Amino acid sequence: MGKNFSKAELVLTAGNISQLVRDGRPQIAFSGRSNVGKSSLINTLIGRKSLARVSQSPGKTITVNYYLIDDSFYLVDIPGYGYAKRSSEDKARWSSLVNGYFTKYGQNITAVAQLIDLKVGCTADDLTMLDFMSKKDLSYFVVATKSDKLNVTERKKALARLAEQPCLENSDIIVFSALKKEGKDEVIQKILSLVTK
Ligand SMILES: Nc1nc2c(ncn2[C@@H]2O[C@H](COP(=O)(O)OP(=O)(O)OP(=O)(O)O)[C@@H](O)[C@H]2O)c(=O)[nH]1
Ligand SMILES: [Mg+2]
Repeated sequence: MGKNFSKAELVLTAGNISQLVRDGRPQIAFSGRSNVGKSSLINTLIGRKSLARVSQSPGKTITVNYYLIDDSFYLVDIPGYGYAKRSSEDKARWSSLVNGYFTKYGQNITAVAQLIDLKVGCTADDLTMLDFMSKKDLSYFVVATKSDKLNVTERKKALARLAEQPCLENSDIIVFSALKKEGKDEVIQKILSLVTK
Protein backbone atom coordinates (compact mmCIF):
# COMPACT_ATOMS: atom_id res chain seq x y z
CA MET A 1 0.00 0.00 0.00
CA GLY A 2 1.37 3.42 -0.92
CA LYS A 3 1.34 6.40 1.37
CA ASN A 4 1.67 9.98 0.39
CA PHE A 5 4.77 11.25 2.20
CA SER A 6 4.23 14.76 0.90
CA LYS A 7 1.00 14.93 2.88
CA ALA A 8 2.88 15.77 6.06
CA GLU A 9 1.99 17.97 8.97
CA LEU A 10 3.86 18.90 12.13
CA VAL A 11 1.07 18.08 14.57
CA LEU A 12 2.87 18.33 17.89
CA THR A 13 6.06 19.63 19.45
CA ALA A 14 6.23 17.91 22.83
CA GLY A 15 8.45 19.45 25.50
CA ASN A 16 7.46 17.14 28.33
CA ILE A 17 6.46 13.55 28.86
CA SER A 18 2.78 14.16 29.48
CA GLN A 19 2.43 15.50 25.93
CA LEU A 20 3.85 12.39 24.23
CA VAL A 21 1.47 10.89 21.67
CA ARG A 22 -0.14 7.50 22.27
CA ASP A 23 -3.06 7.45 19.88
CA GLY A 24 -2.40 3.99 18.42
CA ARG A 25 -0.99 5.21 15.09
CA PRO A 26 2.37 3.66 14.14
CA GLN A 27 5.44 5.74 15.03
CA ILE A 28 8.83 5.65 13.35
CA ALA A 29 11.33 7.37 15.63
CA PHE A 30 14.49 9.07 14.31
CA SER A 31 17.33 8.68 16.76
CA GLY A 32 20.97 9.66 16.69
CA ARG A 33 23.67 12.13 17.68
CA SER A 34 22.85 15.76 17.62
CA ASN A 35 23.84 17.02 14.15
CA VAL A 36 23.73 13.54 12.54
CA GLY A 37 21.01 14.68 10.10
CA LYS A 38 17.69 13.53 11.61
CA SER A 39 15.70 16.62 10.63
CA SER A 40 17.31 16.74 7.18
CA LEU A 41 16.32 13.11 6.60
CA ILE A 42 12.71 13.83 7.59
CA ASN A 43 12.62 16.86 5.26
CA THR A 44 13.96 14.73 2.41
CA LEU A 45 11.37 12.01 2.97
CA ILE A 46 8.48 14.45 2.90
CA GLY A 47 9.98 16.45 0.05
CA ARG A 48 10.04 19.73 1.92
CA LYS A 49 13.01 22.02 2.42
CA SER A 50 12.33 22.94 5.99
CA LEU A 51 9.23 21.52 7.65
CA ALA A 52 11.59 19.89 10.16
CA ARG A 53 13.91 22.56 11.50
CA VAL A 54 17.53 21.95 10.51
CA SER A 55 19.83 23.11 13.25
CA GLN A 56 22.03 26.11 12.87
CA SER A 57 22.89 25.50 16.51
CA PRO A 58 22.75 21.76 17.08
CA GLY A 59 21.29 20.43 20.30
CA LYS A 60 19.29 23.59 20.99
CA THR A 61 15.74 22.33 20.86
CA ILE A 62 14.75 19.66 23.34
CA THR A 63 11.39 18.59 21.98
CA VAL A 64 9.92 15.48 20.43
CA ASN A 65 8.37 16.51 17.12
CA TYR A 66 5.58 14.48 15.50
CA TYR A 67 5.09 14.64 11.74
CA LEU A 68 1.83 13.00 10.73
CA ILE A 69 2.08 11.37 7.31
CA ASP A 70 -1.03 10.87 5.19
CA ASP A 71 -3.20 10.86 8.33
CA SER A 72 -1.91 7.40 9.13
CA PHE A 73 1.47 7.26 10.88
CA TYR A 74 4.10 9.48 12.50
CA LEU A 75 7.71 10.26 11.77
CA VAL A 76 9.05 11.32 15.16
CA ASP A 77 12.08 13.60 15.43
CA ILE A 78 13.83 12.84 18.73
CA PRO A 79 16.30 15.38 20.14
CA GLY A 80 19.84 14.16 19.55
CA TYR A 81 22.33 12.90 22.13
CA GLY A 82 25.99 13.67 22.61
CA TYR A 83 25.74 17.43 22.55
CA ALA A 84 28.51 18.47 24.93
CA LYS A 85 27.56 22.11 25.39
CA ARG A 86 24.19 21.44 26.99
CA SER A 87 23.68 22.87 30.46
CA SER A 88 23.03 20.39 33.26
CA GLU A 89 19.36 21.44 33.40
CA ASP A 90 19.04 20.82 29.67
CA LYS A 91 20.76 17.44 30.01
CA ALA A 92 18.27 16.46 32.71
CA ARG A 93 15.36 17.65 30.57
CA TRP A 94 16.70 15.75 27.55
CA SER A 95 17.17 12.60 29.55
CA SER A 96 13.71 12.69 31.11
CA LEU A 97 11.97 13.35 27.79
CA VAL A 98 13.92 10.81 25.74
CA ASN A 99 13.71 8.13 28.44
CA GLY A 100 9.98 8.76 28.70
CA TYR A 101 9.63 8.37 24.94
CA PHE A 102 11.63 5.16 24.64
CA THR A 103 10.78 3.55 27.96
CA LYS A 104 7.48 4.68 29.41
CA TYR A 105 5.74 5.00 26.03
CA GLY A 106 7.96 2.60 24.10
CA GLN A 107 5.02 0.37 23.18
CA ASN A 108 3.91 3.12 20.78
CA ILE A 109 7.07 2.79 18.68
CA THR A 110 6.82 0.67 15.55
CA ALA A 111 10.53 0.95 14.78
CA VAL A 112 13.50 3.25 15.24
CA ALA A 113 15.54 4.66 12.38
CA GLN A 114 18.97 4.85 14.04
CA LEU A 115 21.13 7.40 12.25
CA ILE A 116 24.90 7.06 12.23
CA ASP A 117 27.18 9.54 10.49
CA LEU A 118 29.00 7.46 7.87
CA LYS A 119 32.17 9.52 8.09
CA VAL A 120 32.26 9.71 11.89
CA GLY A 121 31.33 6.05 12.32
CA CYS A 122 29.75 4.40 15.33
CA THR A 123 30.40 6.49 18.47
CA ALA A 124 30.27 5.27 22.09
CA ASP A 125 26.86 6.98 22.42
CA ASP A 126 25.61 5.23 19.27
CA LEU A 127 26.66 1.89 20.75
CA THR A 128 24.88 2.71 24.01
CA MET A 129 21.72 3.50 22.05
CA LEU A 130 21.96 0.31 19.95
CA ASP A 131 22.49 -1.74 23.08
CA PHE A 132 19.56 -0.05 24.80
CA MET A 133 17.25 -0.82 21.86
CA SER A 134 18.32 -4.47 21.77
CA LYS A 135 17.64 -4.84 25.49
CA LYS A 136 14.23 -3.16 25.16
CA ASP A 137 13.36 -5.29 22.13
CA LEU A 138 12.81 -2.17 20.06
CA SER A 139 13.04 -2.94 16.37
CA TYR A 140 15.47 -0.68 14.50
CA PHE A 141 17.21 -0.16 11.20
CA VAL A 142 20.32 1.91 10.53
CA VAL A 143 20.67 4.88 8.21
CA ALA A 144 24.27 5.91 7.51
CA THR A 145 24.07 9.66 6.86
CA LYS A 146 25.95 12.34 4.91
CA SER A 147 27.34 9.84 2.40
CA ASP A 148 28.13 12.75 0.06
CA LYS A 149 31.07 13.65 2.31
CA LEU A 150 33.01 10.53 1.33
CA ASN A 151 34.63 9.41 -1.90
CA VAL A 152 34.23 5.86 -3.20
CA THR A 153 37.21 4.44 -1.29
CA GLU A 154 36.36 6.17 1.98
CA ARG A 155 32.78 5.03 1.68
CA LYS A 156 33.78 1.39 1.26
CA LYS A 157 36.04 1.57 4.29
CA ALA A 158 33.43 3.34 6.40
CA LEU A 159 30.76 0.78 5.53
CA ALA A 160 33.13 -2.09 6.30
CA ARG A 161 33.89 -0.51 9.69
CA LEU A 162 30.17 -0.19 10.47
CA ALA A 163 29.48 -3.78 9.46
CA GLU A 164 32.23 -4.93 11.84
CA GLN A 165 30.24 -3.71 14.86
CA PRO A 166 28.80 -6.83 16.48
CA CYS A 167 25.49 -5.07 17.15
CA LEU A 168 25.13 -4.19 13.46
CA GLU A 169 25.97 -7.60 12.04
CA ASN A 170 22.36 -8.45 11.28
CA SER A 171 21.07 -4.95 10.62
CA ASP A 172 20.04 -3.39 7.36
CA ILE A 173 22.17 -0.34 6.72
CA ILE A 174 20.78 2.20 4.28
CA VAL A 175 23.32 4.68 2.92
CA PHE A 176 21.79 8.13 2.78
CA SER A 177 22.54 11.69 1.70
CA ALA A 178 20.09 14.54 2.14
CA LEU A 179 22.26 16.59 -0.20
CA LYS A 180 22.23 14.06 -3.04
CA LYS A 181 18.93 12.39 -2.11
CA GLU A 182 20.74 9.06 -2.14
CA GLY A 183 18.83 6.34 -0.31
CA LYS A 184 15.55 8.28 -0.11
CA ASP A 185 13.48 5.60 -1.87
CA GLU A 186 15.06 2.84 0.22
CA VAL A 187 14.19 4.59 3.47
CA ILE A 188 10.64 5.20 2.25
CA GLN A 189 10.21 1.54 1.26
CA LYS A 190 11.59 0.42 4.61
CA ILE A 191 9.19 2.66 6.52
CA LEU A 192 6.22 1.57 4.39
CA SER A 193 7.02 -2.07 5.02
CA LEU A 194 6.96 -1.34 8.76
CA VAL A 195 3.84 0.79 9.01
CA THR A 196 1.61 -1.21 6.66
CA LYS A 197 2.26 -4.60 8.26
N1 LIG B 1 26.86 17.23 3.61
C1 LIG B 1 25.71 16.93 4.22
N2 LIG B 1 25.30 17.66 5.27
C2 LIG B 1 24.14 17.32 5.88
C3 LIG B 1 23.38 16.20 5.45
N3 LIG B 1 22.31 16.08 6.27
C4 LIG B 1 22.41 17.09 7.17
N4 LIG B 1 23.50 17.83 6.95
C5 LIG B 1 23.92 19.04 7.71
O1 LIG B 1 24.20 18.66 9.05
C6 LIG B 1 23.75 19.65 9.98
C7 LIG B 1 22.78 19.03 10.98
O2 LIG B 1 21.63 18.55 10.28
P1 LIG B 1 20.23 18.34 11.05
O3 LIG B 1 19.32 17.67 10.08
O4 LIG B 1 19.78 19.58 11.68
O5 LIG B 1 20.71 17.31 12.19
P2 LIG B 1 19.88 16.78 13.45
O6 LIG B 1 20.29 15.39 13.67
O7 LIG B 1 18.43 17.02 13.24
O8 LIG B 1 20.45 17.71 14.63
P3 LIG B 1 19.75 18.05 16.06
O9 LIG B 1 18.34 18.48 15.78
O10 LIG B 1 20.59 19.12 16.64
O11 LIG B 1 19.79 16.80 16.88
C8 LIG B 1 23.11 20.76 9.12
O12 LIG B 1 24.07 21.75 8.92
C9 LIG B 1 22.78 20.05 7.82
O13 LIG B 1 22.75 20.91 6.72
C10 LIG B 1 23.84 15.44 4.31
O14 LIG B 1 23.25 14.46 3.85
N5 LIG B 1 25.02 15.86 3.75
MG1 LIG C 1 17.05 18.12 14.35
